[in-house]
Amino acid sequence: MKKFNKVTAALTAAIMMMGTFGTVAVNAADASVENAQAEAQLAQIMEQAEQIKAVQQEASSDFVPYDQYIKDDYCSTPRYFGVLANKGARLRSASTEFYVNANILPTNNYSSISRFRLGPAFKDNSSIKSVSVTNVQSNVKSFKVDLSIPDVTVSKAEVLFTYEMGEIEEELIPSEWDLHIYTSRYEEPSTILGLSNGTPLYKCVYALGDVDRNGKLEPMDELNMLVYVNGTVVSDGSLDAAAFELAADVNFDGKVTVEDVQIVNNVLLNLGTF
Ligand SMILES: [Ca+2]
Ligand SMILES: [Ca+2]
Repeated sequence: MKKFNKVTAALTAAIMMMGTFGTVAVNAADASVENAQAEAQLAQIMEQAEQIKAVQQEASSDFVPYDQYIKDDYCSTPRYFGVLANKGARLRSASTEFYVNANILPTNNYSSISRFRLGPAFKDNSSIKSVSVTNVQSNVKSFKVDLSIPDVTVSKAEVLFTYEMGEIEEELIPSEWDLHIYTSRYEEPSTILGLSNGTPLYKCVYALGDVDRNGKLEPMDELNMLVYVNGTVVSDGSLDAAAFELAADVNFDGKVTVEDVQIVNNVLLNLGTF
């Protein structure tokens, strides 16, 4: 388990804000002890400080690394996997392969190109040209994805594309860990997929909204998204950050905003779905 640097950084900013509030509170108290307006302001500031303190304490949970998922838990939201390119990777027109066990897919339309979505950094100047499927063994398919990508060296970890697996029936898949097995060339979750030019790519299985990858969609996920959205520190550009942003962008517009937080909030309250 390791901490997700982005959120830790945001919490550092929150702690700094607490320090600012503390100074203001003292000044306000000194300036107008008998002033009811100032007292009300002081109470409000102290309340805000307590809220930030609560966020700091609650949101500093450990995050499961991008290439793992809590083995024994199950998240009921739609599943995807994202193919991530690390900082420094050189991408060119190329193809990549991965495996899918058709037993765990809820549809026989698994090979449709519509199930693929290019990442925000590539969607305007790249394309998925074709997807071909071959049988490796019964119900285990090998997908070959041909991509048209500009010759570019990525400056931070980016999402190359995602593949929509859908809402897999619980009885068909006993754990998230198995998603890794069924979408990998090997059995370890850290399996590296390779472009035909030799650039390693990394796979991240995720469920919408489950930003800490603990296998459950919980208020803690929403809280961590809220901290992220309100953070003053930009993404640290790591693969973990890319995976967080994948799971958090629940409306697929390529950004993590308060709209995504609101959607997760509605799902948690049973007022909406992904
Ligand atoms: Ca979670
Ligand atoms: Ca979004």
